[in-house]
Amino acid sequence: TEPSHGAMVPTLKGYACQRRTPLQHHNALLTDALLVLAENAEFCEDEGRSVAFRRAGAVLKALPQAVHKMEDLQGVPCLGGHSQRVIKEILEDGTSREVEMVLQSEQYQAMKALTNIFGVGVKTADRWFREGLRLPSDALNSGHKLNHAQQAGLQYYDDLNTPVTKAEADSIGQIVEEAVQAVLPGAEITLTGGFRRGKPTGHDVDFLITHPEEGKEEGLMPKVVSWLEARGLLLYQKTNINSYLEATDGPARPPHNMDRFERCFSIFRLERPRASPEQHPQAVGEEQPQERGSPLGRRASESPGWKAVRVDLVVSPVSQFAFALLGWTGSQLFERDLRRWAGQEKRMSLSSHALYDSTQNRYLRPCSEAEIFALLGLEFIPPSERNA
Ligand code: DGT
Ligand code: MG
Repeated sequence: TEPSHGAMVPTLKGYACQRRTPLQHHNALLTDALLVLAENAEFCEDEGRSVAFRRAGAVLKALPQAVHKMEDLQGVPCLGGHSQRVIKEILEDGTSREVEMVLQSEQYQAMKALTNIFGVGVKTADRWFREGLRLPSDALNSGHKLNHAQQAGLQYYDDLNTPVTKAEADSIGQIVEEAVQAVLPGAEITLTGGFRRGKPTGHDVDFLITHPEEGKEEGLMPKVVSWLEARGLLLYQKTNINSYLEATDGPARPPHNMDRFERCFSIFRLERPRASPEQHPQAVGEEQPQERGSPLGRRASESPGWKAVRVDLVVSPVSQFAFALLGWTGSQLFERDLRRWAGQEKRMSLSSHALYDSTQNRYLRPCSEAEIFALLGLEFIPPSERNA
């Protein structure tokens, strides 16, 4: 007989890739709190704890209703003791003391501000914090040697920490489309990342580029970048070449987390739509020099006619397109659980390039996302329900 679960959720599965997770859900108070603890664990370089809190948050996003009492969570997987204590406290008192303490802590606040600089990861931020840095402006004034990414990250800090809208993503899409068609007619671009999952805003815009004829896509990225640079559309770019090689004896172990596609991390200079004179009399016809403004703390009134936007461009051979699309659509936890499912439940190895079956000792060759789910023995989950 079936075990008796809470009335609310008879069958939530343990892997995020087995569940439907819509964008809008009913437990934001709880998931926001767990996210703070996940971030804090990440800042302390405790990845295990961070993932545990993220998993707990993700499972709450898949619940069809708001949680009101602990009994509502009977039978719900992925909730460790620590997460349950936090949830219980919030359900009873409205807040969690631990979460409030983290939010107030100097370390969390500084790590948050410093890792919000493009080009600064947890390791760098942690070193800077221990050296006494607290704010992004401290990184400028401290005499630290900054790499090009970090310099750009500081210069455009405010813009890069303002969410990118779908309308802005679409404008960037038109520019990328024009650039790609100009240098390789017939190439195809696809919006991936959070926007493909239906998010209304994002921290960046992610595109996947391919060409229906295998091999035609080789060397495409430098040409696209040159086209964009010649038109003054890039404020920053760093291009990595494709380094993926399929080994006949299966993927390298342990599998690399970073993929090997030709990839460009960039910052676009996106023209703002012209405001009508009645709305912003001072904004029209005001040409701003590119190096204007102080690197930090530009006020809204100084807002120029353009915005700095983070854009990731990835080029995939068409033979790997389905994997790249699945791998770049996210969410990050959905991706992590797909790979974990493949390895632990199916003895397969999934990456953004390939699917290897360790039982048969061969690569499988699906041509679509749907075929990949099928080969993994999973029900197909559309992008809009991958918001774990
Ligand atoms: P956001 O923050 O609004 O941009 O949200 P997302 O979901 O677009 O997150 P993002 O842009 O960091 O990454 C998009 C997806 O692409 C993410 O879910 C996982 C994947 N991804 C990001 N970076 C890498 C990478 O270096 N290698 C691989 N294989 N996948 C990546
Ligand atoms: Mg993104």
